[in-house]
Amino acid sequence: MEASAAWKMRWQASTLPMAKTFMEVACRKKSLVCLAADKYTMAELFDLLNSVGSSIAALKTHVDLIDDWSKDEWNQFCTLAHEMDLLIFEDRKFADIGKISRRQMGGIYNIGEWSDLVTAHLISGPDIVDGLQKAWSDAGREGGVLLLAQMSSRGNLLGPNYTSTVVEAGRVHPGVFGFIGNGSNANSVRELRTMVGDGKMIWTPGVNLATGDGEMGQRYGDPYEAVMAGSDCIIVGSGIHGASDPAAAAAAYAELSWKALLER
Ligand code: S5P
Repeated sequence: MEASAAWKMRWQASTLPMAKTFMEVACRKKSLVCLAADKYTMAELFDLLNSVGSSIAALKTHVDLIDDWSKDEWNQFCTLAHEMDLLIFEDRKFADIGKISRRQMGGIYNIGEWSDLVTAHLISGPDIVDGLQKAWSDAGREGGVLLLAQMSSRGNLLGPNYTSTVVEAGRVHPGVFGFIGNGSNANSVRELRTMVGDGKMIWTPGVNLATGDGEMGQRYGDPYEAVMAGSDCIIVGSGIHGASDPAAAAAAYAELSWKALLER
């Protein structure tokens, strides 16, 4: 199916090449699933990606979780992700001033060299987005920033005023790919979509077919409802890697997310 037909207004209103790339990948894979690959060894990461890669559209990493990280193996892992037609999203949640965030894209992990997307908090002001964009252009690459507009964890401090301030600044910034919304609550996602309009993506963690409370304050809502409420990508971790059959679970999340997009 053509991306313009599946995504309708979102495709037409989007000005970012990276967002169009994601929408096209999602159409090729028939999946709006971003895997939260929260594993702690390289071997586990390779196993997980090999078993679920065909059902997902993006791969979310926490590069600093890995006990046996090495540059060579990480490069191989990123190559595998690209062969599987995936965007690579490092969920680093940058929050420092612009010039430091730019440098934090370098260092040992060199995030700017292999990430297509990263997360950032706007708490330090809008220059963080420019700093992160500078790092990608230093590396001769393009990337997009997902701003944390809401969070899924209980007791978080991203209240309605903070959310609207982030959206106001982010929706007009060309370096912003979109926003992280609270997938555990469909009403929150709906409100966020109203604020954001069609020009930017909303990606939602805190979704699981088993809704309710997760580990250490995580909350889960229904993934189908999240897409119907305006989420463009469901970020699923435990729902896939914690399942007894991760490949089957990933396929199930893919199918329901794609169905919801077409119905929406
Ligand atoms: O508000 C948030 C934002 C993010 S990016 N809540 C989240 O849970 N996340 C991330 O989504 C978190 O870092 C983790 O990698 C993933 C959720 O994993 P799950 O196992 O709970 O599905």
